[in-house]
Amino acid sequence: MKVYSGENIRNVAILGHGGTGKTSLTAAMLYLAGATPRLGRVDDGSTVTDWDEEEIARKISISTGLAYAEWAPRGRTEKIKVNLLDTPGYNIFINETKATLLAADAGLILVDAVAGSEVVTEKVWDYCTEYDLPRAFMIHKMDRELAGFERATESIHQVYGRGAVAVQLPIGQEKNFKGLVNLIAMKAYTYVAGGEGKYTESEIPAELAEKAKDAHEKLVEMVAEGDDKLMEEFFDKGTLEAARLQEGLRQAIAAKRIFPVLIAAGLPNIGAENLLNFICDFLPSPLARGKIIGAAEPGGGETVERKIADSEPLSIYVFKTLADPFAGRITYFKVMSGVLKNDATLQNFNRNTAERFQHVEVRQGKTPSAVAELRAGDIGTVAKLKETTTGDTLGDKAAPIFYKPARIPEPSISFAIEPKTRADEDRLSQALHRILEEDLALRYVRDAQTKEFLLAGSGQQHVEVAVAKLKKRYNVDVALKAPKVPYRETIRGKADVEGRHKKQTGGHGQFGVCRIKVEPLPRGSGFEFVNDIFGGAIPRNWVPSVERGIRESAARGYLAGYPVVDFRAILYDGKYHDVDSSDISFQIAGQLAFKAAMETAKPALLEPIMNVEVYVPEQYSGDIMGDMSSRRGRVSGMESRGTNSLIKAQVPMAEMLTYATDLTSMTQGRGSYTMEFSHYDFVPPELAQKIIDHAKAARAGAAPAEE
Ligand SMILES: Nc1nc2c(ncn2[C@@H]2O[C@H](COP(=O)(O)OP(=O)(O)O)[C@@H](O)[C@H]2O)c(=O)[nH]1
Ligand SMILES: [Mg+2]
Repeated sequence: MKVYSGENIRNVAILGHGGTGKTSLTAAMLYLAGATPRLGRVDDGSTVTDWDEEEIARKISISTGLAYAEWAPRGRTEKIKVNLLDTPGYNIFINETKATLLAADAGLILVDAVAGSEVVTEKVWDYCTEYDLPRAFMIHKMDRELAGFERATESIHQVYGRGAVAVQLPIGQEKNFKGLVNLIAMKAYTYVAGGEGKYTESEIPAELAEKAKDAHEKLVEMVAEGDDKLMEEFFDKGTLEAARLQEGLRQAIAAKRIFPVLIAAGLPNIGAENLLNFICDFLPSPLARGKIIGAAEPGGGETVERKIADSEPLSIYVFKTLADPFAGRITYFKVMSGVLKNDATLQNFNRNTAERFQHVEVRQGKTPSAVAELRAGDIGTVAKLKETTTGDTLGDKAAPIFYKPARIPEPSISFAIEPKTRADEDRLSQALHRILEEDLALRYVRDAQTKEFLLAGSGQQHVEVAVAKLKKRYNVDVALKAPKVPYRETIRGKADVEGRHKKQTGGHGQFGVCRIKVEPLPRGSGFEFVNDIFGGAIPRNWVPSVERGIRESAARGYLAGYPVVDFRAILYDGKYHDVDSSDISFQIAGQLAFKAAMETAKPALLEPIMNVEVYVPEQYSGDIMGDMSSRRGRVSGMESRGTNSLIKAQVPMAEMLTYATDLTSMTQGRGSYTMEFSHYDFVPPELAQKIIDHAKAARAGAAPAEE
């Protein structure tokens, strides 16, 4: 594999709502660039970037696929390496998109030519804003029945503003979609039917001439607007010279002032060649940003600046990990600065270990090929690193830096999973560990009280995919039980109590007394322990025993078996005995003190509240808002999105467990939504009582009382 320099690299994330054709359009580009002998199709599982067996079976992208097109843009002989990140677009897999977007230097946002902007379209736009990425729009599937260029453009303008400017116009639409007019060069490109992706260039057809002229002027004006010199030329001559228009557009895109709008249809392979040329000519190379900001310490600390250049010390950021049952762990990274040579040894700054990069590779989906080195800005993979995980920074030991990983919200739904046999149970935790390593949005805990295995993710299908992987990759069979809401417990008041443990059995006795105060902490603080013992009322080595006793009891819960959080325990006094006191005596004293404290500190139940955004055709918006109220939700706003409405609300998770199917039936499948954890809030009293009673009954039924 050839080595590319940063200026000849483009890192483009293909983004958009699920089903807008990202994987198909990626396949079309790869086919044109000669990376595949045939045009890959989602429907027969033959695309490069949906290669995982779950993706092929479900016909959707679940994780980000990496591939590259080596492409010499029109009029040039030197090839550009276009690294393509084909991301998932369904809301439940969107955290993967967010995490992997950190490797991109530009986003191509696909918008369905029929549906226009959708809920995930806005989500990925927001991610691009968060990461400060230049972006372009692609009105895609122009060949679909009811495709409407004007309507889709209108919906883009309405949501993303007038910076979204057409750089292409369609020639025909729906089944007559044949090609496009390039509004920069003012030429027409008609694609030959049959999926080969070949076009013929010609003058703009007479019936489109007027429209193209208007659109061209609009583009020129937008480009000129941001630059005094260009504005002057535009006023003088009424237009811009071709080279200056191109340079102006390039700069306006890099400056995030213009978001060019393109068109294509990946399935019949129309427009992909223009797209590749556009990416090479107008989207920025990874070097364009000049420098990147990191931190001096893992969690933050002072900022460290690094130039994006080969001459700088090596640093790489890990944006994805894949757990391949055969090849082992595969690490996806971007070279942020310096040059990574094959067989180099790098320092993992986060874990303070050395890692050997024995086989540095680039990838077409699942197929790797060796490369001698990767330069600043390029993307690659390496197998068999020992400890590195997603979010880590590695590099030249002498020049440490930490790049900030993506912020992934807490899971939205949690299921109990039950191993089918004893053998399954034995293998479960190791297999799950691997799956969690590649999916940052999954969480796995063993419930301290019920001993159940809980697997939490972004939605039912997300957890189902994890369960399917367990079975297929690791032969671990588990049953998925009903979804569970991760309630929490907390206190609303203070308490000052004593925990006294005294037991005399034969020889040695047990003795330990502790006095603690408890008080509530703000939401999200967890548990805090303060040692306020003076004068050795409890010897120093047994203070941690008290803490452990409190911590373990808090994890088991008080009201209904959910972890007690957001409180502080202050240990301020106690008693001990020279012979009878021990670690265990003080643990038990801590447990007893915790129980006593909960009795008076006004314990209460907390429930997770979710941020929900729903996109529905206008006529359903009333129903959707009414339905939100019946779910104890608070609607915080409704905005118009062309013929759609965007409704924002905060709703308790407990009321959203079946929303995916409910929304489908309320809107005949035309609504979509995203949901993200927001915060914990108190459960209303009547409901809290039900949950507590239910937990009591379950405990009574499941485990007969001990002693
Ligand atoms: N009519 C039409 N269908 C398309 C086009 N591109 C993709 N599709 C179909 O749309 C569905 C979703 O495509 P896919 O590439 O998986 O979308 P993604 O979820 O955005 O990656 C598949 O059934 C494709 O065959 C297109 O340009 N025109
Ligand atoms: Mg896809």
